Amino acid sequence: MSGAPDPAAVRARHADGPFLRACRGEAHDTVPVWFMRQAGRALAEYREVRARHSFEEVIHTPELAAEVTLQPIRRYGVDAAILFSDIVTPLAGLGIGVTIEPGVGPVVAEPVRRMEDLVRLRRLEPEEDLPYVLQTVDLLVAELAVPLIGFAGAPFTLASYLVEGGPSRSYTHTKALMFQDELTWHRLMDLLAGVTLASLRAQVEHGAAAVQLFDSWAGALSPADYERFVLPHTQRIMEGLEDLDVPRIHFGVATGELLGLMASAGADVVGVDWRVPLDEGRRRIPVGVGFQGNLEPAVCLAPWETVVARVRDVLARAGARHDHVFNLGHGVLPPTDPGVLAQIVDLVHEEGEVRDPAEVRAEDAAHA
Ligand code: 1CP
Repeated sequence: MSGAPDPAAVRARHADGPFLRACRGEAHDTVPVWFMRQAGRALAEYREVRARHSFEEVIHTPELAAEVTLQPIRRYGVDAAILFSDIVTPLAGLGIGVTIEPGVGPVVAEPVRRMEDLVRLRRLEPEEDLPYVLQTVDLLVAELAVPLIGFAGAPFTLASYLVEGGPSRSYTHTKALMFQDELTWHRLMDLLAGVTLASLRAQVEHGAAAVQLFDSWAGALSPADYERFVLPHTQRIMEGLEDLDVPRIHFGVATGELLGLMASAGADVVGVDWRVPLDEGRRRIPVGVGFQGNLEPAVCLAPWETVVARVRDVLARAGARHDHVFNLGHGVLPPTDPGVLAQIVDLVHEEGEVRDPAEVRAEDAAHA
C-alpha cells in the first residue's frame, strides 16, 4: 500500500459533506444527490473509452477505471462518486468463469447448481484477487473532492447470476435450488456473503467512505422467503462492516414489500425504487434508518417540465428530512441526456431544503 493515501484521513476530509452527513442522520443544508449507474453509456466520454477498451480491460486498468468513475463527477456535480466496477468482478477474481457480454450483462459459462459446484467458490483475498480494484480506489481517493462509495452485490443477486448462468426474469433455477436443496442454498449464500464482506471491507480499508450493497433482484422474493433464505446472510455482511464505521446503503429493485426487512439487516440507509411513493417508502423504513431515492429513471427521458414536476414530487415526499439522499429509483438509462442529469442535480441543490434533525425526530416520536 506504499504511496496510497491514509484512508482515515480521506474519510475525515469528506465527513462534513452533505452525503455522509445525510447518511448518518446529521444536520446539513443541501439535499445530497448521486445517481446509480452514473458512469456508463449515457456519457459520450465513456463510450469513447469503451470503443478502445473492453469492459473487462477498463476494470482491470486502474487508470481507466478511475477515469470513468470521475467522468460523471465532472459532468454532474453529484455529491458522491461510485467506484467503476461490477458486482460480478469479485467472482471473476476468484476464477469463476464469468464475463460481461455487451448488451447482455454477466454470463457464467458453467452455472453453479449443486453442492459439488461450490468448490469453485473459495475465500476471496482482495489484495491478491482484486489488486486492480483496490488500486483504482487508491487513485480515486487521492483525487476526489467528494466521498467514494464502494459497492458489492448481495448474495441473492450474485447467486442469481451464478445459478441461472446469466440475467433472468423469473429466477427459476435459483428458486428451484433454494426450495429443493436448502443445505446447498445456505452454503452458497454463506460463501457469497464471505466474498462480498471481504470485498467491501477492502474497499473501505483503501478509503471508500460509504458502501452500497446491491441486492438488485431480491424483490423477486416474498417477505417470508426473503427472511428465511436471504436475510441471515445479508445481516452477516452488515454486521461484519460495523466496526469500520462507514454508512451502509442497502438497495434492491421492486422491494416495496421488503423495505423493513432490508433495514433490519443492519443498513444505515435503505434505497427505495420508483414503484413505491417515497413518503410511503419512508413509513416502511424504521425511524433512525435513512432513505435514498427515488426518481423513476425513465422520467429523465421526458420533457424538462415533466422532469421538474417529478423531481419536486420526490422532494416533497421526502419531507425535507435530514436523512434523505436523492437518487434515481434504479440506474441511469443509456439514452439519458447527461445535460438533464446535470440540471436535476442543480434543481435538487437549489430547491431541496433540509430541516433541523431535532424537529424531524420530535415529529417521528409523536407519530410512533
Ligand atoms: O457495455 C458496457 O459498458 C457494460 C455495461 C455495464 C456497466 C457500465 C455493466 C454490465 N456493468 C457496469 C458498471 C457497473 N455495474 C457499476 C458502476 C457504474 C456506476 O454505477 O456508475 C455498478 C455499480 C454496477 C453494479 C451492477 N452490475 C448491478 C447492481 C446495480 C443495478 O443496476 O441493479 C447489477 C445487477 C450488475 C450486473 C450487470 N452488469 C452489467 C449489466 C448490463 C448488468 C445487469 C444485467 C441484468 O439485467 O441482469
